[in-house]
Amino acid sequence: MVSLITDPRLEQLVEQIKSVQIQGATNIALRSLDMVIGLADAIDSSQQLEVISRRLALARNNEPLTRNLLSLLVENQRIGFDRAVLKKQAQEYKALIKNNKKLIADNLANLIRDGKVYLSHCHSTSLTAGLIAAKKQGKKFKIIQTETRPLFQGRITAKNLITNGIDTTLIVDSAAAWLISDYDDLYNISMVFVGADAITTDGWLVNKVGTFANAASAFLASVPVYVVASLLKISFKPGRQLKVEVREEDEIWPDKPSALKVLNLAFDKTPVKFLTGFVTEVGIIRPDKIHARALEVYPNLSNIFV
Ligand code: RUB
Repeated sequence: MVSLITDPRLEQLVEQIKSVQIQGATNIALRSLDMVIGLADAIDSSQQLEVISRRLALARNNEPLTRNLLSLLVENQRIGFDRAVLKKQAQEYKALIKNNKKLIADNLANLIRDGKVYLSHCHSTSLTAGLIAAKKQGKKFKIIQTETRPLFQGRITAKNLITNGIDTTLIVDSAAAWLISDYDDLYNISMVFVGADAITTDGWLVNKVGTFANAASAFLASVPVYVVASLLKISFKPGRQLKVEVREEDEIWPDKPSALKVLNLAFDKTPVKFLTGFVTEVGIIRPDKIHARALEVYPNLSNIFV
């Protein structure tokens, strides 16, 4: 019988992730690794590590970055529990995430051109880092940013962009598909940028709800759609099999009429045909090559938390 670690810090973090106080795949993964490092001195066995990792990995539904990295930590400890190695590897994975983010940002910045307008959805730290990198290179461009109902993560992005001097305009989510289309005459959107929570084995994208509609509109108008994400977000299921997170009704309408049902989809799934490419740590990759490339770059990747 594995003795359980009931540490209030673990419970608090799981709650913060579930309630989206800590959000975005990268932030969730970094905080989860920090928690493993913080609890390492109280962990006595690989089984205990697995119990803790499972709590963190399953706090939200569609987070393969956290799942993949915690899986690697657990797998590495199965041959014999070694606390020092655990801490060192967790630190290395944090450094890997941060270094990847820098590489991704530089690759995205190279796509940005002077005088162009781009649409960005939700709050992706990788995407934001790329836009800031482009600005630091001296590029002059505009961002149309969705507000991202119901929790308004787009406002986090918008604040971050204006703090870095990027010309940013906020829109309601339902305006995005129209602005991307050929039919509006307000903006000529050159590209749509989104982050990723999960990339499926067949190259579909799981990301904040609204991504599908934006990508579909872009596809109709032949506007390129780039997913800004690390290959470490590869999930081990094809797109059609992956279930997206459904959240509490209250997030949408706290005092709704009691007979009314509310469907609060947190994410949606964008099929490969709407996507132009993935901006990753190893460059821009075509959606149909993403799985093979992920396994080439990270051959040991596994997800034991399915
Ligand atoms: C956030 C979201 C982000 C991805 C990528 O959704 O969809 O686009 O997580 O973020 P939520 P990053 O707010 O529900 O977590 O690039 O920072 O990993």
